[in-house]
Amino acid sequence: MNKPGSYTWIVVPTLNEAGNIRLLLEGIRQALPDLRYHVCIVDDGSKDDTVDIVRNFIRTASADNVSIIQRKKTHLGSQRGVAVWTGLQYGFRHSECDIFVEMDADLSHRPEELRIGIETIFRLGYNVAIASKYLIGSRVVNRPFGRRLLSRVANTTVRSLVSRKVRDYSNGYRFYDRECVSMICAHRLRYGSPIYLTEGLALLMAHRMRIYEFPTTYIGRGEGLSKLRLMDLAKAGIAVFDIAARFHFHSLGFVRGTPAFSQVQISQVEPAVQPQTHSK
Ligand SMILES: Nc1nc2c(ncn2[C@@H]2O[C@H](COP(=O)(O)OP(=O)(O)OP(=O)(O)O)[C@@H](O)[C@H]2O)c(=O)[nH]1
Ligand SMILES: [Mg+2]
Repeated sequence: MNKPGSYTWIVVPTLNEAGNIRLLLEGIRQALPDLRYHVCIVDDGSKDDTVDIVRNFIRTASADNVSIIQRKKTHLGSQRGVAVWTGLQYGFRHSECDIFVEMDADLSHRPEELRIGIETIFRLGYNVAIASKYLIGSRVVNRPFGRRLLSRVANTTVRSLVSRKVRDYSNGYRFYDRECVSMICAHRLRYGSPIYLTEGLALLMAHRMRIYEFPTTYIGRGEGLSKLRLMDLAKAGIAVFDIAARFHFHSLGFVRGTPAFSQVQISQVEPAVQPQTHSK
């Protein structure tokens, strides 16, 4: 499938994922031995060994296709959304990748499925592919009942308020083409917390991007602690009404401009990502 030009930028947000990150990097390498890709870790000041493990992996595994952006976290609660936005923006500016991926570091998103998402964009021509927990054939394992129920209720609410076209708004295992990323980077997004996933999708649906969902096996977090806080859920509960209103009433819609959180502080990027071209 490695058509000329296929080059994938994989953004992985991390906060204290020392128990998982090396396994993830190895898993990605095993899953894509024949594809051109770059993994961009976006770390928000992990207090454990996450950053050292990534640096070590880059050095010892000669992984010149892995880099780490270290940000200074400026808000309480999960900033997964801003972290992903930063990684997408960086990849958009510094590479000529044509496929962009976001996936979690906690091994909930299986690297074995990367190829399905990449093929969906590259071969089938969809703009967005979502690894969906809510299709026939999907599985959710090792996730407590309460967490599954919460996710179901949240998704049903978002579907009824925003659009029924998408089954899974909350799984951050997604694939975008370059047009989508350019759109995400060019709009004044409001949310940097995980509800960003809904806002980003609403923006893309408002621009009639073609979305495909494929069944996934979602594995509940093994190592490390969830970063999701009650505060994130409360904020999301309010944000979803705002997003739905902007989606349905175009006058309120999605305006171009820099997002509210665009002044993100990048304290370090290493190794410096060399702009790469398709012909390399
Ligand atoms: N850079 C960055 N990454 C974050 C932040 N909060 C969470 N993450 C990462 O985002 C991903 C998802 O976070 P989780 O804590 O697993 O959230 P979740 O998957 O919704 O919740 P669980 O069901 O507990 O796994 C993980 O890779 C985290 O390390 C943050 O503030 N900054
Ligand atoms: Mg998780």
